[in-house]
Amino acid sequence: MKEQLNSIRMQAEQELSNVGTITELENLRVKYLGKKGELTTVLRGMGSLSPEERPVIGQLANEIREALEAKIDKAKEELSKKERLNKLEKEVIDVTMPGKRKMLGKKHPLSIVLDEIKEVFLGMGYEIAEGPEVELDYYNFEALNIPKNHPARDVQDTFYINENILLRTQTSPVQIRVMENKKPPIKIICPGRVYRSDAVDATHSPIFHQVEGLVVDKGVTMGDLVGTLKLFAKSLFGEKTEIRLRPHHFPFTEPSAEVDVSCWNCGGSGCRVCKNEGWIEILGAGMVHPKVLEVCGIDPEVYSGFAFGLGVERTAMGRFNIDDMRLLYENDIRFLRQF
Ligand code: 2NL
Repeated sequence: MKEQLNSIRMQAEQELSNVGTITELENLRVKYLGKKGELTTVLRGMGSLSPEERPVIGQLANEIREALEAKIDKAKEELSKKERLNKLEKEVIDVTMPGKRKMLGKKHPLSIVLDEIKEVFLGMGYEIAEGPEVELDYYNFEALNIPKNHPARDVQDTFYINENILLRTQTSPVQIRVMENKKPPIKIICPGRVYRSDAVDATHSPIFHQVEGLVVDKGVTMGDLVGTLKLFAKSLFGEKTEIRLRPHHFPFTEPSAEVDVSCWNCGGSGCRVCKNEGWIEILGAGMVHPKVLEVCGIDPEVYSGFAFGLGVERTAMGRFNIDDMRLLYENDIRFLRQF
């Protein structure tokens, strides 16, 4: 039995020296020291030994068990150290590598200006109305009192789908649709994309954005228009801003005016931004033409209204001192980052 124990010891030590992983090591532990392991099996046979031999063999078996356990524990420690090192080496993170930068988006300058405009008019109790970009000739021209021979109607200036259908050249057709469908009081702004057959250059684009406004009620006057635009100009360009109306002609308003604001750069004394004028034109406006009210089923003897329109691109270019409209559409991050 002594030889049996010693040979188990040798065999176990031999195998231990070949073990390469912790799993193999645990299998080895079970194989020799487990409940059904080889050492245990030998010790079970101790009953057949003489009383003199029993303590001797017992002691030897315990020595072997303890020695093996110690060796296995030590091997385990070394193996886990080795496995940890392997893992660290395989999953190495180079903290000196440049990180992946997440770019934070910004509002487009057109959206900044558009949101500011909306905010001012929403604050005055206006509602936002929207409508189709592909429009009937009737809503874009006819109902707005734009005569058949008017240059705006020319195929040179407007994108026609067919004789009666076109891409809207302003957002006024939305306002016509609202007047057709709703009794006054009406107080709306119509922001949106509009189309003109223009070649692209620093101040023109075939697609641009407009905001029009319309107020219709009993007793609406030119004074209301002036007060509204004054408040609008001060909100957008600063409290010191003044406005100036110059007589003009639009087919859909009478009287009509072009509206200037005092230069936001020099305050009116004259500078490069206002080309020494002291004033900068930002919108067109007027009292809604009685014919326009009439075709919408609103009695011009009872109701009156004012309307105005402005280009979002032009306003943004003024506000941010942008000298080329194309910059607004090119999505160059170096440009857009500045606002
Ligand atoms: C501009 C400025 C303007 C209007 C738009 C309008 C709309 C209706 C009735 C009357 Cl439904 N007018 N809109 C009025 C004045 C100016 O836009 O420079 N347009 C060429």
